[in-house]
Amino acid sequence: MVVLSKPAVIEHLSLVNNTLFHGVPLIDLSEPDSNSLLVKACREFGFFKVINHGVPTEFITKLESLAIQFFSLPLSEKEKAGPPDPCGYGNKKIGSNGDVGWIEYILLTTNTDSNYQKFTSIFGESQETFRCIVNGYVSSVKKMACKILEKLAEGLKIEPKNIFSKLVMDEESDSIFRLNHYPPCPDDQFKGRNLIGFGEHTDPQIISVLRSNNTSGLQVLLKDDNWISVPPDQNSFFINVGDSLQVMTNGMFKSVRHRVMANTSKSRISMIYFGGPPLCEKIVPLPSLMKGEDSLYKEFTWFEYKKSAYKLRLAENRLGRFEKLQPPCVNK
Ligand code: GA4
Repeated sequence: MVVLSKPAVIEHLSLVNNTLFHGVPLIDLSEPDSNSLLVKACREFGFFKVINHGVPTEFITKLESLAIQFFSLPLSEKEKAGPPDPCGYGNKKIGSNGDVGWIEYILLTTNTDSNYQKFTSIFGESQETFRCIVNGYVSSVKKMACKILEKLAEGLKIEPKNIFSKLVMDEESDSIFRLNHYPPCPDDQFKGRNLIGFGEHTDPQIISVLRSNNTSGLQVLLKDDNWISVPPDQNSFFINVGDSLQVMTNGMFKSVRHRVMANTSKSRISMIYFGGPPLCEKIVPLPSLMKGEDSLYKEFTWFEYKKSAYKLRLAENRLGRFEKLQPPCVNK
């Protein structure tokens, strides 16, 4: 069982200029000024909520029902689709370096169908339906992620506007899809302490698109070092800047630390698309954003980064070993 020694949650409620919602920027993707608001949100938070996202409700509800159906199966059935290496069913163990959480999940890569073989004996004839529902949802969410990435390029006034989105759109894009189930955890099991569903971490990819049911649990770490609880909203999506986008913007956009706390009474279901670049892609700051500055990072490919990232524990600073040493500040 994973517990936090003391509750570290500070509720941070504010509503400023109609763009902050419970301390988190709220962006209407259909608004003409959304480009600059998106840039502001990525610089200041690395995290925001989007509405008018264009993903059909039907895709979301179908996938949620499918997830509920799968996670309701007996453990012995679900384990037939395990372990998640890198795709398949996982229970409590996260990654392969000793992290655990109050969670069960499915991991799938998005550019190959070989994933689904593991689920054949579980879904039987419904296997094709499973594949179609996941693919329908992922394509739609990927489209939205690309729209956001294009708006970001426009907001930053850099060209071409698909400079970020082309990486996620690439046939070779190394993107992942994750379905999470955080079962309710009875209070007497952890005696009022905070139980971790998914420990604190940043996402390694370019952009993450999260949708959850109406159960709370997600928290993000703000610049002032306070964790804020993000109120769930099943009709919206939450977007995270990933480590790769932080590097491509030479640290201008922030890859946000986040975590999920377990809930005492309700199941939380979340579905996350992690848009990543092709494995051979060099992850470097865009020259058009540098304006004479030096790169904060050493050069690396997504393959090199991923290889190193997957060897570390969840909470570790994965970008640390790729940061360039900054010359000491000399006060004259
Ligand atoms: C965090 C973001 C995604 O969920 C994920 C995670 C991955 C995993 O669950 O296998 C990792 C984690 C995530 C980063 C460090 C490594 C790898 C668990 C872990 C300890 C699928 C991803 O891409 O990186």
